[in-house]
Amino acid sequence: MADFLNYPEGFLWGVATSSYQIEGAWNEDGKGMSIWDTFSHTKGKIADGSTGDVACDHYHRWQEDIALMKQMGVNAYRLSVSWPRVLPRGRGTVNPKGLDFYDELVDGLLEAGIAPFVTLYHWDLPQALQDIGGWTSRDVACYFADYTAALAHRLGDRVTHWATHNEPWVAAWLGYGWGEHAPGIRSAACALQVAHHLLLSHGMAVEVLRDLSNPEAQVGIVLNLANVHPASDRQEDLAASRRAEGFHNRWFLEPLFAGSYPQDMSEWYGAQLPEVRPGDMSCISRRVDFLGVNYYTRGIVKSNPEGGPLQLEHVRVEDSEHTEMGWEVYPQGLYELLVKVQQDYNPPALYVTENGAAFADEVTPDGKVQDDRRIAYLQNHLLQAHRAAQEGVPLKGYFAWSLLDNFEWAHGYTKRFGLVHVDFTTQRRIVKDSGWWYRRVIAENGVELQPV
Ligand code: IFM
Repeated sequence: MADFLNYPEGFLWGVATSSYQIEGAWNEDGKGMSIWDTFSHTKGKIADGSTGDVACDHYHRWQEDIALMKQMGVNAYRLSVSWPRVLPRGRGTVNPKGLDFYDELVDGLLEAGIAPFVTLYHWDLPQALQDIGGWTSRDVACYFADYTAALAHRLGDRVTHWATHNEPWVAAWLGYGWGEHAPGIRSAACALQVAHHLLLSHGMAVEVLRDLSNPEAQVGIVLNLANVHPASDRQEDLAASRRAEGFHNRWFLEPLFAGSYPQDMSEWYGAQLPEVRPGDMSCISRRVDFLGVNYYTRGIVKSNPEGGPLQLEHVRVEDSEHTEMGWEVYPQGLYELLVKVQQDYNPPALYVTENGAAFADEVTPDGKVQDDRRIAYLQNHLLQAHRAAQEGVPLKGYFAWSLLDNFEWAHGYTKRFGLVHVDFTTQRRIVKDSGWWYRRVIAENGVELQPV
């Protein structure tokens, strides 16, 4: 008999996805354009020249996808809503068919015994709002609150968990700072203003959800937090590591949990600091019920005066295993991060809202996908998450990224993260070995001690 480390009763075992990455149906049933439609249709932006026009065709195949989740035994599904599907121009008139889609999806999940964990914004901003400045415009934060209200009115009686944003760091820096994501803008000052407006809109949405949603509903935000290690004990490397941590983590965690931006980073950013109006910080720091943490890898940094605005560089550990994304596999980092966040910010509850790995999976002639490396990755991370929970971290759930192979942003379809393999030509789904393995974990409510 295998030995299992068990998780607490009521633990959420889920899988996660996002609208643009899986839905497809980019111009159907009244949906408006998103910045990702525009960006992916722009030549040279996506590695394989692909778009999310069809993606996993989940918009038409959601019942099949719920059946897959049911087969795996998950009790929660983290999905995101496409804002332009619900409000084609971002504000104003609601698209009834867009709302109907999410309404039916939520009902379908509940019928299958799966709790919907809904993220309001996973990067697909309505293009019409980008045309008035996107997240650099403060007005967009107000429109986000209105969009939240439209969803809460319709779904608030059934949705138990709401996350306002997914990875605002990515939306701000990859989208507006470095131009690698939609809308493709390259300006540090813009990125910082965008980060502020994303946080502000989070606070506004929390208030809306508290007013309009089921009082039992849990409301929070999802951050991609970096587990940063200094390359050495040298003072310069320690300082570089603190800067990297300020850039990725503290710039978001401190306003959310302490109501201010970190002083050291404010000094570092200097003239690029965003406009902050009176009342903004108390809005941003409204009480949340949970913090969602997305974790994939660690970062090792060393000081380098030539190394870009943060004057640091990332060090690659050649001896470690790396995924197809080039990310080091470092499960202990999940434990370190959860414990640190708990010690420093004490959120009422924590979820691992994303964790997973891209590998070059292949379908065998007998129609299987033997993804042992993904199983090992997930198992070792789950052991580390359990260790953190044992030490008092209030961990309430874990979501594997991702249910399906999908559109991996600027990488297109070249990186496969799914527990379910998708043939993007036929849309045929195959549960990978990791999906069957996850079913066993969920059934045991625990993870096997022996590495697989
Ligand atoms: O696919 C993304 C997801 O959209 C956000 N978090 C990281 C994942 C893997 O890169």
